[in-house]
Amino acid sequence: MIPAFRWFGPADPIPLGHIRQIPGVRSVVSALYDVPIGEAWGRDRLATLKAQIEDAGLCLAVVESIPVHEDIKLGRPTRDRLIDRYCASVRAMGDLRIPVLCYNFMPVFDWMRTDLARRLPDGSTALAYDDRALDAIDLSRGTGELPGWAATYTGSELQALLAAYRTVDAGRLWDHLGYFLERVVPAAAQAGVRLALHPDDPPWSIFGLPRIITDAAALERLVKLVDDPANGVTFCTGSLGALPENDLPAMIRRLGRMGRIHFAHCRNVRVTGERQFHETAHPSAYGSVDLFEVLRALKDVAFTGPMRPDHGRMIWGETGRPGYGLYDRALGITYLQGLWEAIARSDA
Ligand code: DNO
Repeated sequence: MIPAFRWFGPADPIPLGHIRQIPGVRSVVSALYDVPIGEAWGRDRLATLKAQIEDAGLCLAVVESIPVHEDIKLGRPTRDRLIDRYCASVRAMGDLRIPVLCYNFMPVFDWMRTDLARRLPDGSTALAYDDRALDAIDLSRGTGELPGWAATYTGSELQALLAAYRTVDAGRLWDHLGYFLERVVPAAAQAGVRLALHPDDPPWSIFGLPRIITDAAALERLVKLVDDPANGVTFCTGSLGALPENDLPAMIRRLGRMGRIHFAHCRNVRVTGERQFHETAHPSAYGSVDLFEVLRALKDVAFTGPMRPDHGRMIWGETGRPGYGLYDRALGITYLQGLWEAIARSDA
């Protein structure tokens, strides 16, 4: 396991120098945030990001994410050209020996919450989700109204996109994912890059849009779509853990033995009702995810990839990007390393 930490590039209020001071962390997860979706990432731009991270005494271990253009998910004719560009970005990663790419295949929206600052009993705040609150969100004014979303789409753009998805059900979305992977996996394998698909967060349909990467059956179907070691997953305990029926350690054992877990996002959530949860501090006692059992399963399958703490709470008066403050995530990765050390040493 390689402890890693997400950094949102030069615009991140958290400097690389602070990340360098977190015990055990030398690996950074980052991306080029200003390349428009659908354009190929230039090798030089990526080389500059990598050099900047290395100048701080760290290394760029994972790209999270290269977003997948909606036309690819919708299966539109323009997808071939867009997939070619995606492959070019993957090759740029390979040239620079950046080994893992985390990406997702969620229609229109990435992760979704209905409250970015739910107050917990200890006075900290955390991200929360409630399906009933989601129902109350009015999308007619675009994404500007959504918690955590900048105005990515205007009202009419969003309505057009949602209308286009009316003909794309889960079955067709799987077909489009297969089409994408049949082309991108060979390019990644050749470039020495491992693809790590992030599960849908939350792992169910929202706003009537299909979401398919939600459970054990889906993750296994995904890795078999193109049966190549380069076609793997990001095992995100917070996303998958929002569905109580997901047996996370069992899923890790199966996928891990297949050699398809290329990246781990470890965090905790407390499930408080049907399609309702809030995020918590990382330790097992605070939420519904047993991180001890999760890490033990990862240890059992000899997981050697990068692992990052995921969303943290806002604590000690910190302000910043929701879920991505420094303090609670630093506590999180320290806890995860403590669990890992204890498991490894007691095994030995
Ligand atoms: C949220 C993240 C996700 C993740 C993407 C990967 O904080 O875990 O936004 O980066 O889904 O493509």
